[in-house]
Amino acid sequence: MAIADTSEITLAELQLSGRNHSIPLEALRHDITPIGLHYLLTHFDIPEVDADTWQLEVGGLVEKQLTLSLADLQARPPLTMPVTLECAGNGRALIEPRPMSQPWLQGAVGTAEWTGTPLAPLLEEAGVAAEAKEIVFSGLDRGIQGDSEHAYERSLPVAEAMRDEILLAWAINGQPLPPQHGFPLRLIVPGWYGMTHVKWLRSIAAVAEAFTGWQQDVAYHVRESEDEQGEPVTRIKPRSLMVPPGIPEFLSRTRFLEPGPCEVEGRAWSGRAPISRVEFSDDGGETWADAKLGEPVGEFAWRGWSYGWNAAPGEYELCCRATDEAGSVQPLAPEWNWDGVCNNAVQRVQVVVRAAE
Ligand SMILES: Nc1nc2c(c(=O)[nH]1)N[C@H]1C(S)=C(S)[C@@H](COP(=O)(O)O)O[C@H]1N2
Ligand SMILES: [Mo]
Repeated sequence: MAIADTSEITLAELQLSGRNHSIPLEALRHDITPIGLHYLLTHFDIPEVDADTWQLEVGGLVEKQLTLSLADLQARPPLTMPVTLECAGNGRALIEPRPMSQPWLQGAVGTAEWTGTPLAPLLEEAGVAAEAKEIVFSGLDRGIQGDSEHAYERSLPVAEAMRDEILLAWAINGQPLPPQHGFPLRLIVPGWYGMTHVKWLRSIAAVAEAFTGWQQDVAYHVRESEDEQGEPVTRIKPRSLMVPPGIPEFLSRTRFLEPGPCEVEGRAWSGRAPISRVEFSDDGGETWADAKLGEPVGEFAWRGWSYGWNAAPGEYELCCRATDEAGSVQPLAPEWNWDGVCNNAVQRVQVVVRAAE
């Protein structure tokens, strides 16, 4: 990763943002994000997979190595769960100077209903050895990043991998995974940032040492410089987003609306603790008022919120901010780090309320 030497988006970033799209903010209206509107992040190429010959290997430090077909996995007890996924790089393009990578604004999020089978019973069947420290999840996709050629791989501590809610998923919103979301099988780790949810799973292996693959050991750290190890990125920090009210101007996305009562709605989530509060501001974050919270869509999914705003003619900067039960609250300004990760600063939406005719 490098830092942009100009504030202008480069063609390399544009190329990435065409491949990896965010959720259109108006799609935050749906409890469950329709397939195709869910955000997407693929580091390398989407692999071509033949489901008939595809197999999952479960091995490493286990008593009994397992080889499973998709049919074998689908014969196991299924579980369906709504889970909010968010990319750790969400908000990166709003950090100055901007780290060079996928230039997300704030829409790298979505909530889908994932169906699969829990991972823990499978690991128990394989018999993870006592000396195993981590479980490594390997994808079929391969590429070069940071001068290192590697397959996309991530690990979890054994205790984390054994949590009940962790799934090997073959379906999204009741449909087989589409190629871009990890067909035929992906990992779902509710509460953790997106990079943990390995797509196109090929193998799962128990290992005795902390895994040092590039996407684990080098990428996804909060650090001040490239030379520093930093703190690994794990669970999602609280964030809220609003559906921008009114109608947009095509290029700037500035919103235009008529004066009067306006129900502003949005979503809030955290992977660390349940959301306890969402606030709304119409003056760029100078003053705040409590929004009304809706029911969470699930234990690991976002909850809706709304605020009855009385829109008087004028120009506004609308903001929202979430707090979770751990007491963590969204900051007003981004906190800079080298990778441009975990920027959960509040959203700002420019609005013009026209004078009544
Ligand atoms: N095999 C593989 N898994 C992957 C990735 C990848 O590039 N390859 N990207 C990760 C990242 S960074 C994110 S944010 C999520 C995105 O999941 P989605 O594209 O289904 O929304 O997948 C994760 N799993
Ligand atoms: Mo990501």
